[in-house]
Amino acid sequence: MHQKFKYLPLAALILSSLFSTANANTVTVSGTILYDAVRDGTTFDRWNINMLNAGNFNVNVLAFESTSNEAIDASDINGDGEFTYLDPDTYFYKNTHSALLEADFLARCDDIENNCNTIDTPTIKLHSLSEIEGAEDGSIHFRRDPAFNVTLAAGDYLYLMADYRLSTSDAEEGFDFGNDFKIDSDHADYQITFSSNTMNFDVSGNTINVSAVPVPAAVWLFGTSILGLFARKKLVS
Ligand SMILES: [Ca+2]
Ligand SMILES: [Ca+2]
Ligand SMILES: [Ca+2]
Repeated sequence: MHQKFKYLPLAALILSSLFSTANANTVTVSGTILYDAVRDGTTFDRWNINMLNAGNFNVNVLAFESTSNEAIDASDINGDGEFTYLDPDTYFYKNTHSALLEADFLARCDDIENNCNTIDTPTIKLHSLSEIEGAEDGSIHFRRDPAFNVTLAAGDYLYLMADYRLSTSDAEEGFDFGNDFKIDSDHADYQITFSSNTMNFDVSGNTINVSAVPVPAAVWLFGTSILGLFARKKLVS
């Protein structure tokens, strides 16, 4: 074996063990948005995201159960025996634990790379994931379901799940007035998967406590010694 490749199998082993750690830090939650004919509009859901530590994670939404805007192309992707058509429109707000105000709006992500602006502030960094990454949870429409990477400072946030589209004034009102689903229905289901290499998710009702996973000292020591080995090889060659 060429000297350069001698330590590759070992490096691959370390990497795969790190990835299996990453897979453990995944949670999936689900919910249903309702159409209310009397009030003429749709509900939206509030998920409390409490960052016990600052950190970074992916959000991947699965909802729209057709490859087109027509029911003829429907597919039961959440396996519940029916087709529903939520076009998710999602928002981050600061959670002040009082009435939701437009002033506390932080970011919006409607679709993959569409109505999902890259944000880079000390409080929140957000960028869309690719279509391929967004489809890892089973999403089938090229555009409807958002998927993104987000970094949040420690603190309490709200993640709103609505049907396209929720205005900031309707968010303040607590109801999405004048809205209905793209394909008529009295309800539509969604699923959200949170995943991270470095953060842990603890779900209780509609609250998700997000905390940093302590990196085992042993992994660091092992990794450092391997890096040292590579460095020495480089010096020798
Ligand atoms: Ca379904
Ligand atoms: Ca998705
Ligand atoms: Ca959408």
